[in-house]
Amino acid sequence: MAYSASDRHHLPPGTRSVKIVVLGAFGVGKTTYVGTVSEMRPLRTEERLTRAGQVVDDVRVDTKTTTTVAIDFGRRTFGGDIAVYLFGAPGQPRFADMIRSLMHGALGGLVLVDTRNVDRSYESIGLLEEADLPYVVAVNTFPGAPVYPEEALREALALPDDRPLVFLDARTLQSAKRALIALVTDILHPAGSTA
Ligand SMILES: Nc1nc2c(ncn2[C@@H]2O[C@H](COP(=O)(O)OP(=O)(O)O)[C@@H](O)[C@H]2O)c(=O)[nH]1
Ligand SMILES: [Mg+2]
Repeated sequence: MAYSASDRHHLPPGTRSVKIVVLGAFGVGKTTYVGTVSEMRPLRTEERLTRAGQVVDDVRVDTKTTTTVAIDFGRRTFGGDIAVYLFGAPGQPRFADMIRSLMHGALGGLVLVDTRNVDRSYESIGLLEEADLPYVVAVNTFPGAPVYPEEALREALALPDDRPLVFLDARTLQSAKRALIALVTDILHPAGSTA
């Protein structure tokens, strides 16, 4: 199909697709995050998932796994030629198999953390480690939540040194975008690589 600049739902040829998963415990801000960062109207759990089919095919996801489950879906393009597709998943342990399916074809993950419940992030980090996917931990700062220095958080999360940790407000585009840029940069130029 020919690209038309007036059609914001189609991307120019040559655009690189990057699928990422947004993980974290219930209530940590995943839906908010995907909504803030997405340049298209985000697709939410309560909406019909059939519209996702076209876009999902672009990133070669098995659509069968996504029709019956609850996800948030959004897209953000950078520099005109990198399209990041965000798939927000529920974080509860009982959804681990669904998250594993959602991770197929993903190039990385963003783990949202609420400092009031740091231990509820282990599951998400564990799934990304298991899948050997690069990931960034993003602390979503809620009012009244404890503030810890980065080193203490890294220790509490047992976060490897090469994994970026950022702080954000999931409701604010600038800070939400920074976390995504940190992840895309890490995916395209892994720490320690000479590329
Ligand atoms: N203060 C504050 N509230 C937030 C932030 N992110 C999300 N929330 C609120 O926290 C609640 C849960 O967020 P939601 O995105 O639904 O979490 P999810 O379960 O991970 O998808 C909602 O009421 C949001 O408005 C944030 O960065 N700061
Ligand atoms: Mg949600």
